[in-house]
Amino acid sequence: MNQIIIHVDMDAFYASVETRDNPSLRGKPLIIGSLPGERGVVATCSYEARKFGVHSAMNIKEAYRLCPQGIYMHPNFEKYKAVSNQLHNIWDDYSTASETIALDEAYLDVTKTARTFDGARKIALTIKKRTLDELGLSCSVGVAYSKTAAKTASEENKPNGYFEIENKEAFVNLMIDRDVRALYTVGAKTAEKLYAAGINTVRDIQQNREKVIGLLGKQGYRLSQLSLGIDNRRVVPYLPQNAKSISRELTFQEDVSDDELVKDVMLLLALCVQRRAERYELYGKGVTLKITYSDMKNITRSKLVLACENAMDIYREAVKLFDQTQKRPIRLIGVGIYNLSHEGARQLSLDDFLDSPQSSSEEELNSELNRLGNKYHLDFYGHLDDIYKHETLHKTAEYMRKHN
Ligand code: DCP
Ligand code: MG
Repeated sequence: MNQIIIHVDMDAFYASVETRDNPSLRGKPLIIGSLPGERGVVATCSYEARKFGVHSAMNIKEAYRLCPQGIYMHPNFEKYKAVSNQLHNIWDDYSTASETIALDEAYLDVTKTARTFDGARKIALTIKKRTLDELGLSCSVGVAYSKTAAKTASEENKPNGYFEIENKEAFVNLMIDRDVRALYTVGAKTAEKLYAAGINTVRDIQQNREKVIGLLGKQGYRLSQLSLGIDNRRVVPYLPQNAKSISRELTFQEDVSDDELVKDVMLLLALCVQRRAERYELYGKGVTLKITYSDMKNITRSKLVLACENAMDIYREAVKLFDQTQKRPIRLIGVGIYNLSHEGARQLSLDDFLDSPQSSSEEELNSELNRLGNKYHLDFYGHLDDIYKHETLHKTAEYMRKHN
């Protein structure tokens, strides 16, 4: 069946939310991410800042060099998440399925709700209007016959854009003379391979499909199909239980060589992971550890376990993995769970129906938190509800690093 798909993407999302809430920022180069002098990167920036060459994922040092007059702010994820929920409430009014790509971006299947392309255009413009009227934010929207085309369309006239690509022919017409990078699945590395083989444009892909497949295998096949406008992927609603993993990580402002401090921070990360898992009633049957060393070398380690019932289980397994790694200065530490399921390891026992004492894991967790509280002179109990917030987690970890 032919599909009609809308792709919505908010404009300079984090920056737009901050500007909306503080009009004195309007028209200024605003950079959300780290502050100058800190370690870290740009999450996003206003379009005014983009004129200076600043962009997402850029090192903050480089951003500051390009735009010293910019206003720099930390992100407030809680706020963006709340706005994202409001966006979904609008989007879900018009689609039978919505697939979340990021906090600010989704594919909406409007095949049945719109029926015709005209209908889809009305929906798209209504979404734009409501987003502006109700939330004070602007977005770019694409309407098309496929996911790729819809995403391409929403980028076409960014910011505050609207564009439609009704069919394969229109997509091919639009793209044929563009650089291969215009196919948004082509990243820098893939592009290099294609250029090296003399394939520079979408037309080159179309005319050398066998070669592209030979060069890139499965991805090459997808690109050769895309060069003909073919993309039959469906909109798949996001369900937390389909998520492959849950993880949290943290970059220290200065490299850390003290293993005990790293492990203490791992407990906080485990708490954050557990909290997410609990919200969806998920249990992890595998634990992962991620480390970035001071020289930017990355490692990940993972291990299957029976099932993690609480943060202490995650923490313990992660520490075992950690103890098997090299001892070098650490820049980033991450803890996660994977192999998620709705069933824990433990069956309900008679104890669960009696007024039984806390499980030993819970007791252990409490005593660990007590230990951390004493060691760093921090009241973890008072702030446990907050520790899950990105800002608080980072502040707490930094406090621990400095008071170690
Ligand atoms: N983001 C991030 N790190 C990145 C990319 C994005 O933290 N490397 C965050 C900040 C963005 C949000 O995700 O505001 C949405 O990402 P987009 O790529 O959609 O970027 P923007 O919405 O900021 O800008 P655009 O107008 O280009 O969509
Ligand atoms: Mg965006």
